[in-house]
Amino acid sequence: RSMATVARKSLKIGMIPADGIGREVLPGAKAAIQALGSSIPTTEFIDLQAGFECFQKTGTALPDETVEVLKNECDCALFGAVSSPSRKVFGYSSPIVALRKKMDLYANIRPVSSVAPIPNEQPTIDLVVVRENTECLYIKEETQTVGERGIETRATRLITEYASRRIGEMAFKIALTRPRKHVTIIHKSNVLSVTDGLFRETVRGVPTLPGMNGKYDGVTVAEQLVDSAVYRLFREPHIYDVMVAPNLYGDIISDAAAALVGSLGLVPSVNAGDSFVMGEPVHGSAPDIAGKDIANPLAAIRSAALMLRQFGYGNGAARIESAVDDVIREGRYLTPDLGGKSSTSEVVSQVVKRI
Ligand code: GGG
Repeated sequence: RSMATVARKSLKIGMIPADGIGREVLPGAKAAIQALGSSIPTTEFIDLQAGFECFQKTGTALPDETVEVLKNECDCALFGAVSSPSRKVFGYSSPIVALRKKMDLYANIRPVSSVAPIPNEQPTIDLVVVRENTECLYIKEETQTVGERGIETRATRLITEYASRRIGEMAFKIALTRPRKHVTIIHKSNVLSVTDGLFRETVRGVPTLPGMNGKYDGVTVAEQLVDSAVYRLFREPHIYDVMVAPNLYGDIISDAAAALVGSLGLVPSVNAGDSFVMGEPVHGSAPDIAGKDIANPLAAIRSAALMLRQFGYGNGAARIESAVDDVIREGRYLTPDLGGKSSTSEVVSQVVKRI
């Protein structure tokens, strides 16, 4: 779906590298966009702060200024990666979770597809995870009390009809653009019959909502318990086309799906709302390899392409994507996660050369 309703003279892109390898892969995404030259409007990149290191330096993980500039000055954005500490750090809260909510980027769209080694061979995996981005356990309402059995912790899981409906509609819209036009609803409503039950029924009901007028008649719908979906994802990934899931399941499924195509370093995403998009590689900040110039930049570069496509610059997006596919297919310039010896910067320059 395209947000380009008006011809633009320029495109202002907020750049939020955040932590770890986010800082190493985002310049690659910028270079790929710049390589498109005059085929897209003049681009202006605005550097913005967020992340755990930002929190350590300034006391806040998501400065108000970052959100204000995104809302008031930018057309879209690219986010790198953050990996919040697993322990509770007083005053710290995940900036990416907050950003998605503050910008109402309610859908995280994560296409996972394999690149065939032989030109023209059909990709064996081609699916897209449509992850609800604002609710579920990610509302982060957690409590800790002391009861008869010692420390007791609880987390609230929010699933609303409103959010389930709009993510469902997004999934159906995406399905319409794809050859197979098939949606699988992921849930666990045999156990969580109230929350996941609402998600499942609401998404299922999207095609029959008032005003749909048979728009989604051509889309087939299936549903699957999340545990069995993970099993089938590994056994027979080709059965999936569009997988729509609540926030946590969507997060887990898309990382699992990334294993099927060779590396988490290849899988892009775009956080989409009705009036803003933010590209973001699915991977985290990978502190173990940060600073070594070996992080795979392809997920970030593909995320830039997704962002451009969402904006209506489909040709530019396709040029970037096909350059990335060529680099993967050729197999000469790959980072270590794909079994290669190339550096991040070397892979970026090979992609740029092919755009
Ligand atoms: N680019 C995706 C990313 O940063 N993933 C790691 C993640 O989801 N982290 C959540 C957090 O650290 O708050």
